[in-house]
Amino acid sequence: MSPAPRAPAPLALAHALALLLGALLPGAAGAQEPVPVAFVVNDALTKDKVHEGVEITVRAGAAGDAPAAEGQTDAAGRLEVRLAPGTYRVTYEKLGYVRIPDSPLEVREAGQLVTTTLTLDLESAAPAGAPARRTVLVILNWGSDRARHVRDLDSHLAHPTAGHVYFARRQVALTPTAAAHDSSAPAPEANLDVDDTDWGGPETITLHEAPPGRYQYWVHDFSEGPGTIATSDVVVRVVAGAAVLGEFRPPPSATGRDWRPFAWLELDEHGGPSLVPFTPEELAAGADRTHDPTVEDVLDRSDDPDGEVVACLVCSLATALLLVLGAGVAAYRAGRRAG
Ligand SMILES: [Ca+2]
Repeated sequence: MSPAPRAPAPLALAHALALLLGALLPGAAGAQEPVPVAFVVNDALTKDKVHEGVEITVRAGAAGDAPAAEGQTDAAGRLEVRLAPGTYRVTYEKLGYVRIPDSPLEVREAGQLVTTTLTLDLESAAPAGAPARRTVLVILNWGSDRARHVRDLDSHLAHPTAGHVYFARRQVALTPTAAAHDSSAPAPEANLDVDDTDWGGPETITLHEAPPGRYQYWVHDFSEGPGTIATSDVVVRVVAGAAVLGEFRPPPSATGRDWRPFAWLELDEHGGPSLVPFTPEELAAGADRTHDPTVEDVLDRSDDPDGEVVACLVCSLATALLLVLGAGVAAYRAGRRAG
């Protein structure tokens, strides 16, 4: 009734051609084969704490598309899936924690490890009747591959008048403005939870009841290798209340000591946070690779022995030793300033 017996011939020919091409170009044919990828979810405030039962949904296309992979993290905070190399968006969800929607993911290689940090939803976790504290968290994560990723990154946050928070000055009382601060409210402060010095992070700076103004955040490469900020799977997330305000990854140009993911974190007179991006002109001028001079006056000097080193040049035979010790710190500061 139909010429069906001849129809499969072109398909068979195409299949044979594909097999032949596959044999001739094994790399090309295998490039889209799914590879094992592992997700690990840790905690924004507790080093080495992992999260079990996090729902992870991986999509290649639009939000309504069927997931390319999904599942829950196990007791080790880990979920292993197989994904073809390519670009995806990943959503992380756990009751009581701030949902992370559509986090970009580039699957490049077999065995890739994707580390993500969950933040407790402080508003829903507050005891009933207790006044919720307005919080903004800046969470820094980076890779854990000891051969390829930078060992020690530092989070820095500075306000032109209020102060500078970083590893040597982890807690700063912010000066409330009289108009904005109710004396019965919790005291405004900024703090850094830990100084992580051996791969991975997270390092989290939290602003509590911060007064209005512009806050500048930057990542500093303390260890100088291996790798650079640009090549170390760095992710900076800003979380306000129960929402992710922004998620940032460094551009290929972030090979210096400093990188700013955004120009400013701005708090309005009601404490409402927003992120001010760099303009194209500012990025072209390299503004994201150095800190802004407006915070120069508040940068903490207490960890800086430069002055002692200079003094000892004329007063002590121990100068040489101090110079050796001071050189590392001076280099650190030079890097911080110059980017
Ligand atoms: Ca650090």
